[in-house]
Amino acid sequence: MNVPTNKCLIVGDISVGKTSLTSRLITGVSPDPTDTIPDVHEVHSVESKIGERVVALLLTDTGSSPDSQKLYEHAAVVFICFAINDVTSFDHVKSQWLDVVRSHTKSDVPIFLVGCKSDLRAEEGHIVVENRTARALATEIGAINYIETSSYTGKGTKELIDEATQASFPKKVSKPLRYKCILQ
Ligand SMILES: Nc1nc2c(ncn2[C@@H]2O[C@H](COP(=O)(O)OP(=O)(O)OP(=O)(O)O)[C@@H](O)[C@H]2O)c(=O)[nH]1
Ligand SMILES: [Mg+2]
Repeated sequence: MNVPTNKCLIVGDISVGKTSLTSRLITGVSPDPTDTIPDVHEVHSVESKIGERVVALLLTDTGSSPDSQKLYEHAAVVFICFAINDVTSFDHVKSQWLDVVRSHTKSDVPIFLVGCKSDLRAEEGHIVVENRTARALATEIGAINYIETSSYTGKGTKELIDEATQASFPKKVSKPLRYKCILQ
């Protein structure tokens, strides 16, 4: 059976956790921090359901400077990632990544702002981007949502896949409209 599949592009600064997030979304388990994490444009598909309909997102991980137009082609949803303990990566969402994404994709492509490494909130000594600050940025840039994730604990990862799947697949109109609209 052919599963309808939409491309999901994952971008963000170097080392914010894009590959670890991709791995977590695919395998459902925490990536081993001692593993060599490949910096390649790997694609993997993750299935989920919208009602009874099985659909999939083709997760497209990127390196820290994905400038090839080809990479962005057919993206149906984009995750712009930053690490919550890396303020510079947060600043770059607006000053760099938003322009890159907007200039390479269709203007109505849904964007999710993704805060990676949320487990570090619990650790002292980390300068962290506050949740409300990130939410404000998500609203400002017209993102569908701000979702905080941890590849280590799994926090937010199911929510992210579910919402991204919903956002990237147009709703099916199950019944034809019964009434005509009469303008007076
Ligand atoms: N605490 C914590 N560390 C993480 C998490 N995700 C990734 N890391 C660590 O952050 C570092 C970078 O992770 P990657 O997944 O390689 O980040 P990346 O964005 O793919 O990096 P580049 O491809 O080089 O741009 C690694 O040391 C990971 O172990 C997380 O959820 N929590
Ligand atoms: Mg990577």
